[in-house]
Amino acid sequence: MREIVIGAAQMGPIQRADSREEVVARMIALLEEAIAAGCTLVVFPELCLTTFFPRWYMEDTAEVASWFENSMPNATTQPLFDRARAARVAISFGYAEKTSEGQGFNTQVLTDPALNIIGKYRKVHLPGHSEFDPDRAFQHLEKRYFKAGDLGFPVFRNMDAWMGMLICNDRRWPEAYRELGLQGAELIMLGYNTPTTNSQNPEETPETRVFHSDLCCQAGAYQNSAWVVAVAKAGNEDGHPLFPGSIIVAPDGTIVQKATTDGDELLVHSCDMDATKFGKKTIFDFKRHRQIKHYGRITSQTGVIYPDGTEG
Ligand code: CDV
Repeated sequence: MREIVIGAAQMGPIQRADSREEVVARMIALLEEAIAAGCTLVVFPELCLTTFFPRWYMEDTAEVASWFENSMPNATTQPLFDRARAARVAISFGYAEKTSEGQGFNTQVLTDPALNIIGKYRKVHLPGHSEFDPDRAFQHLEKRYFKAGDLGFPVFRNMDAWMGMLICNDRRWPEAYRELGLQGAELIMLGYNTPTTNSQNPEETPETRVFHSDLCCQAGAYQNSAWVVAVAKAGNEDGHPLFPGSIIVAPDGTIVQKATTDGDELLVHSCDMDATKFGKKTIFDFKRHRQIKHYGRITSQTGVIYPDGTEG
C-alpha cells in the first residue's frame, strides 16, 4: 500500500478587491485543517491567488500585469510554503505566471514535502477568446492573457508515486489524460474555475454543467486507472457564479469524495497509489491493448474532416 492522504482544498469566491494576503491566509486556514486531518498533500484550485480575472476585458498592460506572479514562491506566498514545509505537507496550486521573458501562462505547481517545487504544468487547452465578445453574457479572455502551455503534459516522481497535473478546461480532453496515463500517472491533480452558466447558451443548466465536469474527470480516472483530484474555485465572484462540486475520483472512476458547499471546504481521502495497478495491468494495460496504428488522426489532424474531404 502506498497511501497518500490527499486534501482537496476547494476555495470559495475571491472578489476582485480581495488582496493576495487575504487569499493566502484562507489557504493557510485550509492547510491547517488538512494538517489536523493527517493530509500529506493538499491540492488548491486554478488561479487560486486572485479572482478569475480572465472574465474582465482589460487593455491597460499594467492592470493586466497586476494579476500575474513574477516568481514562485514570492513574498506573499512564502507564509504558505513555510507552514506547509514545517508540517511536511506537499502542496499543488494554480496561479498566473509571468516569465522573465514576459510571457503569461496559466500555471500549476507541485511541491514535495520539503516544499521544493518539483513540478510545473502550464495549461494547454485555453478556452474562450482574445477580443471583447459582445455576444457573450460575460467574457472569458484566457486566450488574451495567456499563451498555450509549452511544457506538454509532464509527470513527476513525488512521494513514491507518479503525479501529473491538468488545469480546468484540460479536464474535458481525453488526450490530456492519456498523455499522463502513457507516462504511468497514478495521481492527476487539477483545479478549475467554471462559470455556473454557459455564456453562449443560457439553456444549459448548472446541473448539466456539473455533470459534464464529473463525467470527464470520472472517465479520465477510469480510462487511465489513476486517482483524479478535481478542485473548484466556487461561489459568486463579483456577480459571476462559479460552480462548486470538487471531487476525488478513484482509479475505477467512482467519486469517493464530493464537496457540499460553495465555499472554502476541505475534502480528505486516503488514496492508495497501488489501487491504480489493477486497471493498469488488466483492461487498460496500454502495452497489450492499444492499437496506435489506428490513432494517426489524433496527432496529425486538429479539426473535423469528413470522409468526403470537406471540413467540419
Ligand atoms: N477556466 C476554465 O478553463 N473554464 C472553462 C469554461 C470556460 C468552460 C472550463 O472548461 O471549465
